[in-house]
Amino acid sequence: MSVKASWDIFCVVVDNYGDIGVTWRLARQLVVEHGQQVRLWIDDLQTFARLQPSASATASQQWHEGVEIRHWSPQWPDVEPADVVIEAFACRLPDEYIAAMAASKRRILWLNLEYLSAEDWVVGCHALPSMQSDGLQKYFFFPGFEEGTGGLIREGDLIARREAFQNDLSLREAFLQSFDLNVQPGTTLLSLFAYENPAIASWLDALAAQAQPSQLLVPEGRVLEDVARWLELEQLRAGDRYQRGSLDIAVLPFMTQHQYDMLLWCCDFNAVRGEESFIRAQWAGRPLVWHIYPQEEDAHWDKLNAFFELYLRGLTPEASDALRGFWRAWNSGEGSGEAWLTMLEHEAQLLAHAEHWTRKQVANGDLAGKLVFFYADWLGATPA
Ligand code: TRH
Repeated sequence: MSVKASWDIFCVVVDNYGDIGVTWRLARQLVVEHGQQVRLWIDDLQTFARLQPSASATASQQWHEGVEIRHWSPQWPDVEPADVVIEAFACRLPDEYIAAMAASKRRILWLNLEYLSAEDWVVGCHALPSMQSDGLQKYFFFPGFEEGTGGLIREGDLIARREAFQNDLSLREAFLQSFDLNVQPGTTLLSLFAYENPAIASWLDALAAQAQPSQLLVPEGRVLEDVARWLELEQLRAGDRYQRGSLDIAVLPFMTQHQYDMLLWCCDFNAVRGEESFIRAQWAGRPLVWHIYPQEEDAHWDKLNAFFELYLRGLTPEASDALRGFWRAWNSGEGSGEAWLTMLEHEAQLLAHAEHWTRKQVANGDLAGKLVFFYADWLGATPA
C-alpha cells in the first residue's frame, strides 16, 4: 500500500558526506520508486554539489532527478509543511516550521531519521513515538541490519544492476578506462576511502611486498595524506599514479554516488568509512573493511563490536577472528599489515560470506519502502 504524499527532508551537513549522502539518496528513491513529492532542505549546498556536480552551490531552489532542492538558510521562508517531515540525524527543525506543523489542520507525520547502528537496543527503539512540548508527536526511525528495524537504503534494482555489472567484464574495463586505467588480468583491485588513518602504512607495506599484484584506487579525500606520506611525497592529487613493489596506486577524482557504486562493484576488496559508503560496500557483495566514524569516549567501539555480533555469524571461528583482527587493526591504527595477511588466508570464505550477507540484508526490506509503508500505516491508524 503506497500513499502519494509530500515529504520535507531536512539535512544539516555536520561534516564529510554522510548526512547529505544518505538524505540525497533517500530523496531520489522516494521520488523515483514511490512517486512521492520530495523537498530536500540542505544547509550546505557546496557539499551537495560535490555529490551532484550539476547542482548550483548558491541557488535557493533547484530541481535534480525529480527532487526539489532548497537551500536551508537562516532566513526561513513561509512554507506550508509537507505531509511527512524527516529531520535527518536529529537536526533541529526551524521553530517557524514546527509552529506551522502544530497549527496545521492536516495530519503530519514527523520522523527523526537516526544514524545507523547494529546495537541490539535499536530493534526496541525503532518507530517509537515521543510527545513534544507543542503537542506534536515525533517518531524515531532507526535504519538497521535486523528485522524490526528500518532496514538499509537500497534501490529496487540495485542488486540486479550490480550483478549485471559484475558479470560483464567489459563494463568493468570501460569503467576503469574512463579513468585511464588498464588493469592487467590477475591483478587484485582494491578501493580506499577512509579518514586519516595510521594503519594505512603497514597495510600498503604488505600489499607492496605480496607476490600478487594489486591495484589500489583512491578517490580524493582525507586519507590521501597518509598515502602520500607512505610514498614519501608532499601531496597527491587526482590522476597521480605510483608503483611500489607489487602495488600500483592510482588517485581518482571524487566521483558521483553512481560512479562510486561502480568502483565498489569493480573491486575485490573495499575499504570504506562512515555510514553510507559502508552500506554501499555491503551491497557490492565483496569483502570490506570499515573505518568507523570516531566518536567521543570511544563510543564507536561499541558500535563496531555490535556489528561484529551480526556480521561474523556463519563464518568459521578462524575466519571470524581474522576478519575481526583486521578491522580492529584498521580502526586502532596498529598492525594492519600482519592482520591483512592473516585475513587473506580466508579470502574465499569471506567472499562467499559477503554475498550471503547481501542476500540476508535484501530480505530485510529497504529504508525508503519501510518509510512509505510506515506513513500509510500511521495514516490508517490515526483518526482523521
Ligand atoms: O563522508 P563520511 O565520512 O560521512 C560521515 C558518516 O556518515 C558519519 O556517520 C557521520 O556521522 C559523519 O559523516 C558526519 O562517510 P559516508 O557516510 O560513507 O559518506 C560518504 C558519501 O560520499 C557516500 O554517499 C558515498 C559518497 N562518495 C561519492 O559520492 N563519491 C566518492 O568518490 C566517494 C569516495 C564517496
